[in-house]
Amino acid sequence: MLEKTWRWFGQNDPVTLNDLKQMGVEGVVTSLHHIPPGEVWPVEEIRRVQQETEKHGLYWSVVESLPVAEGIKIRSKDSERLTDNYRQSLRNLAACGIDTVCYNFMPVLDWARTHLQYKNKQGGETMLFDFPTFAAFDIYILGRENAQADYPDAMLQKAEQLALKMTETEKETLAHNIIVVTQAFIHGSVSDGKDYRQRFLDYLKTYRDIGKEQLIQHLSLFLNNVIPVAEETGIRMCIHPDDPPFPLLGLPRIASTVDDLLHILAQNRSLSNGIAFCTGSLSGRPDNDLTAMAQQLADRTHFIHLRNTARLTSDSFYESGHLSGSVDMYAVVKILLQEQIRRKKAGWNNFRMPFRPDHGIRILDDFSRQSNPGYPLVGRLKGLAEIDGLQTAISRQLQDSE
Ligand code: DNO
Repeated sequence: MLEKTWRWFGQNDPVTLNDLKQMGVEGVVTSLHHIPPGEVWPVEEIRRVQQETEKHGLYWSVVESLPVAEGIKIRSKDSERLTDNYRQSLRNLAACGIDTVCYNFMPVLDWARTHLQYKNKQGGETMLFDFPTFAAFDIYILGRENAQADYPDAMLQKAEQLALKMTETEKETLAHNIIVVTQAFIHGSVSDGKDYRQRFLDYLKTYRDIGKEQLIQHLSLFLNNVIPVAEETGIRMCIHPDDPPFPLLGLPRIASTVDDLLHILAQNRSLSNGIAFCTGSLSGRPDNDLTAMAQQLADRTHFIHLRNTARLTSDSFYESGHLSGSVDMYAVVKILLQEQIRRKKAGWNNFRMPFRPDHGIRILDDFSRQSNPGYPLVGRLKGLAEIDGLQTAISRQLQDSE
């Protein structure tokens, strides 16, 4: 069975470790959120959090994320020191027995949504990515130089109309959500403050001369520095795909399709160079066939995010819960369970395959609780229960047909 995990944001998370235990969670997914990207994670700090989870009968299953500093992605003068620090953090994690590390290589923004409170038909609140709204933000609110050139005419027209209708407050909310609110609780590159838009624009400029090929080269250099340490210490590195899986703000994207991900895996053939298979992120583009992708990537998938999306229009998608949406969750979960059986038969000692219900729809008591965007308690718990039911049935079928 896939291991049931849950993203926990540490002491300030309104969902406590006690709650996790009651919900039947087995492993905790967390990060040292207070340490800025690029700094070494000291053993004592890792142990402190680890012991906290153990006090509640849980354990620290996956690091999400050990963030890759921007300096590594753009190969700044500092990138060697930053990479050395990353390697040291991996050694320290391994010394504490933690073996699964998620990261991403998305420039500047970790993920992007335009609407954080989109009401679905049942009255729940979910998140939406609407490309014309994003274009309006880019062109009319942020005012990025030559932004127009990145959008087709039809989208430009829609963006203009949207921008004309938006009030100043709506514009401010949109910019603040994209740049700060959705990023800050993870490891945002721009913190809040008066000039946050300008600082964001300055960050975007650091990628002015970095195209797709160049960014892949930077990732490849990073992997070849880091994977040997991961391999030697038994750590499985898992790259999280781009969310959404297409270029934004003129920035290069390199982990959006099956070809991208296979290319990344080919940069270093070690099993330690793996994938965090995120069905929600990858389903944000209609030409990604998630069932086929699960099949092609299963043997290097070490961490799994399960959730679903559905299209609202041809230019937008929303988070549609866990089972229903464009992803055939039955097929994906079955492939992953079959992969686990394969690993057991092949004699792998570590056939643990942690998944977490990624994001959730705000429902019921979620409306009277504080939560980070995408991380309400009840909506996620529903997802956890649904996927666990699904995997229980599939794995029973697989056993019966053995
Ligand atoms: C958002 C998440 C991302 C993801 C990181 C992994 O909710 O999907 O923040 O955890 O990109 O590095």
